[in-house]
Amino acid sequence: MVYRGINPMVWRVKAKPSTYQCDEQSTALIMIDMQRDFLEPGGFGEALGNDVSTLRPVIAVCKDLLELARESNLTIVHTREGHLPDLSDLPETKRNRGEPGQKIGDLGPLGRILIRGSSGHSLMPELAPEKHEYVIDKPGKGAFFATDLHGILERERVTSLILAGVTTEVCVHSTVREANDRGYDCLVIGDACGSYFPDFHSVALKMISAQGGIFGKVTNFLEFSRAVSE
Ligand code: TIU
Repeated sequence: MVYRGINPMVWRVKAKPSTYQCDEQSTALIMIDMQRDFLEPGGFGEALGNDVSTLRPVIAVCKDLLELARESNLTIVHTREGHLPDLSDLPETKRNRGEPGQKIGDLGPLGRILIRGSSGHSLMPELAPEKHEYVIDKPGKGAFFATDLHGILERERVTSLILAGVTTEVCVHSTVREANDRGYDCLVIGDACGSYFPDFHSVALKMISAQGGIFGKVTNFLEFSRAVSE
C-alpha cells in the first residue's frame, strides 16, 4: 500500500476526445504484457508469424512512463500473459488458434512458449518490476479475466487507470474494455502501446476515443508528463 497524503495532486491531461483528469492517489499505471515472448525473437509473437522488431520502440517510452509513475508514487501493476506448465488453464481453442509454427507450451528458443516460469514469459529487463509493485499473471487477453486485479485496485482505492503495453488491439484493448465495464476511468498512452500491425494500432486507439470516449481517452507520453510536472 502506497502512502496517501491529504491533498492529492490533480492532473489534467490533454487527451482525445477531451481533457482527462485524475489525481495521484486514485490512479494506477497498468503496464500490459511487456514480456520477452512478445518483444523478442523466438517467442510467442514470432511463433504467430509476426515481426517482433515493430514493438521495440515502445520499450523506451514504457521505461520513461514507468519512471514517471514511480516518481509520482502511483500504484503500479505489471501484467504477464501466460499459462501453467500443465496447460490446465489453456483452452483448446486458444492453443489451436492461428495455426502458429509453434504452439503455446511447445519448446522454443526462450523456453516453453507463453508458459509461466519460462524465460520468454518474463518481463523485459528494462521494465523489471520493483519489490512493492504488483505483477498479475493472466491466462487471457484481458487483465481482469481470472485474476484478482479488480480486488487489488479496490483495496488500493484506485478509480483511474493509465494503460500502456502490448499489443494495442489485443491485450491493451481487451483490458481497457474490461476496465471500462467495471467503472474505471481509462487513459491510454498511445505511444507507450504497440502492435505488430501499425494500421491496427492507430485504428485501435481511435476506437477507444471515438464516440465521446466510448471506452476511455487517449494521449501520448509527452502530454501525460507535461500534466504531471505542471
Ligand atoms: N497476438 C497479439 O497481438 N497479442 C497477444 O497475443 N497478446 C497480447 O496482446 N498481450
